[in-house]
Amino acid sequence: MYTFYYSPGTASLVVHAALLEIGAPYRLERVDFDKDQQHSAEYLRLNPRGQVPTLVIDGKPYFESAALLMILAERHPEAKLAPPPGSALRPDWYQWIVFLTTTFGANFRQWFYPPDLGSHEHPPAVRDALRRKIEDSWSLLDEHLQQHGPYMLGAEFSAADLLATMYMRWSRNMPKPALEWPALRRLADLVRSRPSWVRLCELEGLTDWRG
Ligand SMILES: N[C@@H](CCC(=O)N[C@@H](CS)C(=O)NCC(=O)O)C(=O)O
Repeated sequence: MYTFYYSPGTASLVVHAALLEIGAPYRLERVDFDKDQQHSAEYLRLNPRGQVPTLVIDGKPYFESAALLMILAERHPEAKLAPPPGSALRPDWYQWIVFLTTTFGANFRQWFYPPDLGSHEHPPAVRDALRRKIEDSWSLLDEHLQQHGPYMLGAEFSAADLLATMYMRWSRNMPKPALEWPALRRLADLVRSRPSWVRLCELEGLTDWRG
């Protein structure tokens, strides 16, 4: 039994979706950001960064959403969250998981958390630079999907698609949301129609961007 610490719609979303894809039992623990529970002494013992997600596996807490996807994919090969180790597409899967988390994960963190860069609100130049970085990454991804889609790895769904779709959701209020790129929209529609995503929205109470 896993224990999963989350906050609706945040970086925990992709791990929650993966848990639902797997179908393994897990206990949900909501971390209330309004009460700043992520910075409580009790939570910081689980996750010293004061962030979600945290997944407790066999009594030991782990953090970082992309790492949690890798761990879950390895522990539950039958869920096919990743191509099998040693297969031709396994390196592609690592590449895209790391690309997604180091581009979108890092850039969105700065986009949504100006205090990380030392200000209450981003100066226009910083905001514009972050927006351009995010849009450039969408263009790269869209081109990849146009040539090799519809999923990140081609014909087969994997956890990389869940990760890409979480970040697409985060762009929904940006000047140019990800769904304006055609191959990205096609991928988002495929993922949003999966039972795991539908259930995820119910469990986390997400009412918008449901496709
Ligand atoms: N790189 C981390 C980022 C986690 C992260 O930034 N989580 C945010 C929500 S999206 C959080 O917990 N924010 C609360 C805070 O920083 O106080 C991951 O992918 O797990």
